[in-house]
Amino acid sequence: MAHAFQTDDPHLRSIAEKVLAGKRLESDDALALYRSGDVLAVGWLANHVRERLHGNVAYFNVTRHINPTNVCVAACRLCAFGRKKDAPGAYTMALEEAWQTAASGYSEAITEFHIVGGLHPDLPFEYFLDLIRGLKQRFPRVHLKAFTMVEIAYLAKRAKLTIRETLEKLKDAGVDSLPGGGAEIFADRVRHIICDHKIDGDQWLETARLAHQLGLKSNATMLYGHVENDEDRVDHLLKLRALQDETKGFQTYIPLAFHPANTPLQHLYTTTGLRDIKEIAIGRLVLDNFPHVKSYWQMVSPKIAQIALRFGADDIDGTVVEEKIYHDAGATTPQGMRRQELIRLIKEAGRDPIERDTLYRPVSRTETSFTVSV
Ligand code: V47
Repeated sequence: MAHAFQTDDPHLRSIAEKVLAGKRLESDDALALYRSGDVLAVGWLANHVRERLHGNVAYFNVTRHINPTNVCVAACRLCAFGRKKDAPGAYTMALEEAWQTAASGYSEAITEFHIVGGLHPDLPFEYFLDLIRGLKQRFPRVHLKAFTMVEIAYLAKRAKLTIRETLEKLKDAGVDSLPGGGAEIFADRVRHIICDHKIDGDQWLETARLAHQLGLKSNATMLYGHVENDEDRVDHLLKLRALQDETKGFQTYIPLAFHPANTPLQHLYTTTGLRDIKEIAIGRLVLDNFPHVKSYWQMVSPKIAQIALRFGADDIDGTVVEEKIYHDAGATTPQGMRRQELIRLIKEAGRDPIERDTLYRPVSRTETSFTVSV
């Protein structure tokens, strides 16, 4: 049985009262959580909310990442993945190659393709529509979670369409939902340092708003552990929460630990384990209207993701198969993980593993086929 809440930090007492009463935390509370040294007490509160929402269940999925191109005009300082068009290591998959990549990897039936890539200056919008149509035709039962808000805004600009028209066309082609990337930190001061050619925070939020209005669910991320401060993170979380109040379109919040290696910010330290755990816990406590909080094992390591399941997270993401964005930035985690290994991590955390599809419906399966409970 869980022990009662206890803390030496007087600032956490009023926060605990609100959390236990199911009341919303304000910006000052969020700052106090960041400034508290009592990580176990912050984690206790986040775990309380997590268990109120999800009981003992922890989710994972069988997903494959596909990055059709790493060519990118943006040159973000946070990124080690993007390349200029003619730079060594730049690649762009022909459509046939992207479809073949989708089919390669594990024999286990995949329920989701996660598709993101660089902002390519020459690929026409038709390439992306054909990519999606071809995937839907070849894998009709696989959910296509494709293109960050940043990619959507760039495709719209290149195709001379509005964001709404771009989203409508991608949805018609077969996009089922959107991943949460590109949000980074919304504050201009930080964005100017880490990703100054990307859309700004308001444009990211507006693109998410439009996607949600069209019935497309999305996720939301926050990149932490670089040049941002506590206030920037609180501002980011509160903006996400405000949009979620309006649209209810976000499914999952995913804090992403910055990997500095091979980026222009490689002089910065990597995040520490306690920092990763605290970020999960604070996300769970502040984002009271987000159904799910994911500790993405690729980002923080399987060991931290497992511990996060007792500090607010209810999801550790999935099999992934092939990962380029963090591995280019020095990640030492494996490229992918088998279902059985994800299940073992979850069980050893004392949680009940549930394989989910992208919309959090339970999946039952054999090695080569699956059924989604609707
Ligand atoms: O937006 C890029 C981040 C994101 C680095 O929605 C970096 O289910 C750390 O959003 N160090 C893309 N992070 C990944 C992403 C994601 C991943 C898994 C699941 C989902 C989901 C979304 O990766 C980018 C950026 O914030 N990123 N470079 C780096 N050097």
